[in-house]
Amino acid sequence: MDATDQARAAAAVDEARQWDRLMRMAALGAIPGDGVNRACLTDLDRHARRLLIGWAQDLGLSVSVDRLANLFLRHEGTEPGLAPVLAGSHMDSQPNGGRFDGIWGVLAALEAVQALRQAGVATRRPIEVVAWTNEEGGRFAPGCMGSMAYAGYAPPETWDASTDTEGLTFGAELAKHLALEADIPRRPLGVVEGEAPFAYVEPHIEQGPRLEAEDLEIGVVTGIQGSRWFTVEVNGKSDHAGTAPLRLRKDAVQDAVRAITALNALMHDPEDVLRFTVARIEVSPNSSNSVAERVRFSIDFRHPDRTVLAERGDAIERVVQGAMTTCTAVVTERFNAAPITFDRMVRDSIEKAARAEGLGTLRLPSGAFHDAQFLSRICPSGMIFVPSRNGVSHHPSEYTGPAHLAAGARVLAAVLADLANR
Ligand code: HGY
Ligand code: MN
Ligand code: MN
Repeated sequence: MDATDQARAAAAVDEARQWDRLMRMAALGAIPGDGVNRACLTDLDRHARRLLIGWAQDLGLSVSVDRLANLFLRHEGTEPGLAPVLAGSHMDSQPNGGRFDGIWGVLAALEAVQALRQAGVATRRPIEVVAWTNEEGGRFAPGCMGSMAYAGYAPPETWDASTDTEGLTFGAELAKHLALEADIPRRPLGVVEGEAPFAYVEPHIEQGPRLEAEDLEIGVVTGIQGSRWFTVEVNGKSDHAGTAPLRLRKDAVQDAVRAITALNALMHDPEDVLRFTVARIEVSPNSSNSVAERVRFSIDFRHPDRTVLAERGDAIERVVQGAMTTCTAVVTERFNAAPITFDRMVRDSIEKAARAEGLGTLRLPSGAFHDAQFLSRICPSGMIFVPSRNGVSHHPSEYTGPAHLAAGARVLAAVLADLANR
């Protein structure tokens, strides 16, 4: 692969075309403040997938889905039998999300493949644009179900019983979704039923402040910190708020507050490296004059050091039980993604491509988890970050401008021209 082919592929990236596609996707699930709410396996998600499939078919890419509804758009190489290079991200958003998280990575991969084809840059290996199912975990916890199943990290049926706020299960919604996409050819599920890719590259917004603060265009991601998710269910007894004496109550809210306070102490970190979040709390019967009989709350705990993740994460059960005074508690771990370091080959290809484009680069770890965390278990993987305005994400004000997004797609096009010819 000579550098001119990489430069030709990059030069064929079209900033306006990519931005237009992004804004058309942002209209699917638009919420006030320029945000997006497009949960996985919904009609909105299916509408967005059909829009993407239409663009891919116009390019002559072949379309397929696996049994987790991961969506693949394939560009053939000159040696079709070779393991493909995958590039992409996710299309589902947070409920109060932005226009760029996930979906830009999928559209950047489409843009990079289109640029390669228009520049007439041949690749030995096939390239597959991928959209992973349920990366966010907003509707069905945990996140990354599609990529975890693809990478053989957990059996696909692990999450069938996960339910959304309407009581619908992931398994039922997935079956319904696959039936509605029955016209799309099926393919084996990743390494579970097929082959591992040669490499995986995920473009993504940084979702942090560093690139903007240092006025640099491309983040060369070195790795991803570890994440552990838990659900805590506190069970007490409902009672009349006006008559039940406090000394006789089994108040699930009061014991849940004690548990969260005790967990804050467990998770205290003067260096502010550790991330501990309780952001979903469900109370039943959720009536102001009936004592709460049940509280269910989420725990999202993250750290770059696997020893801290193990020690503090394994202490959660003991701390929650120790905080119970009148109620009982059940702690369930939902997600456990170890910290990972990305492969040098992909990282260096990204860095070299960015510098060849005259872009400023910064090596940095990711605080957010991504599908690349699981792909890195089965093939050399890496990520390309572009700046986030004010470092904001998972909020409607999330923003990255068209020029930065086009720079990211140019780097991806050059990296794909490189990796798909190795
Ligand atoms: O939560 C995360 O880190 C990712 O943005 N879903
Ligand atoms: Mn994301
Ligand atoms: Mn996200």
